[in-house]
Amino acid sequence: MSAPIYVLNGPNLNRLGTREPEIYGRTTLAEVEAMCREAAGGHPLEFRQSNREYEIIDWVHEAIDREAAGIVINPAAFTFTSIAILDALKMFPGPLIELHISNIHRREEIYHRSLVSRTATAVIAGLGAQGYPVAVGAVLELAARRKAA
Ligand code: DHK
Repeated sequence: MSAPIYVLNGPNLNRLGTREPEIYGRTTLAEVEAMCREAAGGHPLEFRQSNREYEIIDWVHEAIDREAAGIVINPAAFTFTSIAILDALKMFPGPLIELHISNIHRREEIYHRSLVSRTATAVIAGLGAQGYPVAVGAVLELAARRKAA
């Protein structure tokens, strides 16, 4: 069976759909998961969300141990605060896409300096929930290129 891709979501994203809809839209996290699975076209996909930093770190370690094909991560607020998550992601050898529903660079200054971007292969921000299937498609493409290399 092909190595899975991981789609990891950080704090407060379990409230998608009702959380600041003017910024994050009305799409729920369950709908986002369905969009990701459709974009993966049957490729194994682990879709997770947590408000706990250590749990996200454990999932990154799990992806490393399972030699996952790739990671898509929306670290949410941990993007700007967590050196621990950055350090975990640095150990992942495969393609890593950092995703934000909103365009963080158009928002308040506290959302401008991403720690995760220091190790991400690519960053997607501002496409709304649609950014997720785009990121899944891209990480599968990068994984296929890496496998062929
Ligand atoms: C989600 C959050 O929770 C914020 O802390 C980030 C990100 C932006 C998003 O756009 O998906 O700044």
